[in-house]
Amino acid sequence: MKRSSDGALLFCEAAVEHHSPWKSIEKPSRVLSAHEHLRRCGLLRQCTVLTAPSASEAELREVHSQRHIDEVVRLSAAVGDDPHNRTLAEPDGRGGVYYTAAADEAARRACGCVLEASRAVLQPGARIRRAFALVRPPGHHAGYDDTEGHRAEGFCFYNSAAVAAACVLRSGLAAKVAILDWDVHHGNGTQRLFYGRQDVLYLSIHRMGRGYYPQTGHNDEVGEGDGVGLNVNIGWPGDGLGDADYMAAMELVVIPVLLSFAPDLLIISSGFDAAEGDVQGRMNVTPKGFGDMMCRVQQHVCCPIVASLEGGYCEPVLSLCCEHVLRALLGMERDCSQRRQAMHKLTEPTLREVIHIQQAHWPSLRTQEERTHNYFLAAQQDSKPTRSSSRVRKAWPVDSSAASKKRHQKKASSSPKASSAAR
Ligand code: OKP
Ligand code: ZN
Repeated sequence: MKRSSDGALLFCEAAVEHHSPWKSIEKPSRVLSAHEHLRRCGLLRQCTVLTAPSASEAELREVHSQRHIDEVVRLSAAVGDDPHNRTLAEPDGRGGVYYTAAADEAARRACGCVLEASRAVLQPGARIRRAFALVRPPGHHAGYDDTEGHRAEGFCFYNSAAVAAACVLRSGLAAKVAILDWDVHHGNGTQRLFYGRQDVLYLSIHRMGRGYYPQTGHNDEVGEGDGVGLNVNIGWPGDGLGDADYMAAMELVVIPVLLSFAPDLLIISSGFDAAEGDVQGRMNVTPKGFGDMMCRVQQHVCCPIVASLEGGYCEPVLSLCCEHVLRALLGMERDCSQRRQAMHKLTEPTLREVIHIQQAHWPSLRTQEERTHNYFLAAQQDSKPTRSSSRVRKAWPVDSSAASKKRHQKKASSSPKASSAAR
């Protein structure tokens, strides 16, 4: 089933015409440099490389209001006519979402890639059941948006993962779709779009906290109506979490829930801004850590998988993350065992809270309480030895025995300042 010769589909859409005249972290070179890296390390040759047509207006309308689409079209054209009007181009202020003459078309092309990838892996008798869509601009902050004024935000115009999910559901290629979003920002658009829907499960692992964009993604946002229980947020209330923490979230929450839901398609909104070195995320996930998560998911979930790029702004790291995730999708990375690392002090309380909230909806979380207990117990024992590598120290710089004792005395909930200071 998972022979590496089955390969993967790679869709690449750098949308070079869409770039800010004022410098932005969301730029064409993100995708161009990653693509060049994949070529250099020989991975492109192992993939079937495809491009896709732009998503049609009807396809966008599966998730976006006509008003929203018209607004993006109108603003793109307006900026085309007045390209140096910064107030027009950056309606959220400097450094936020920016419009260009090419914004609308660029975002339609990104949607087209994720949609085509999803159709390809779902097509009856498909030989290739995994795909990676290396696309920009990102999409997960874009919602239905039938409100007055501009609602594109966070560099996103149309929600590519959501368009793909909604279209394959509409056409009957899938009856249930899961979207796993490990971009460091909460996918407020995706959550909102499927919040009341029974046929889409949204899981997100993200940084959560006051002042942290986009301010949504609380662990108790579980869905509404028919969609109750089908929204799973894992919001980290601090900086500096790494491989061990993300893997714990996968093992203890994401994978059990995915197994219970049994989707026909898994779309991974694969932003890499939780990677070490990415100043947006201030997290410490390594490129191998992302590959390990991808590998672990594939060991459990047997449905087709489409991973598509969302954020990720430190280009050298972004390239490596793409490499590791693609290797995993190609079946070249079979060993996802990690050297045991100390977990962040926020990991256990966060995951316990999520499990507590979600176990009403997911019996599998209830029945594995003992497993959860043992998981943290083992991790605690493993982190006891005083010798720790520089990597562990970087991820958890307060790991001296004195600080450790303090940790046990008071269940701290403040963010670990020490880890951001270490960068
Ligand atoms: C999009 B994606 C600048 C803050 C910019 C916008 C972040 C958009 C992230 N100081 N905030 O989820 O990676
Ligand atoms: Zn992000």
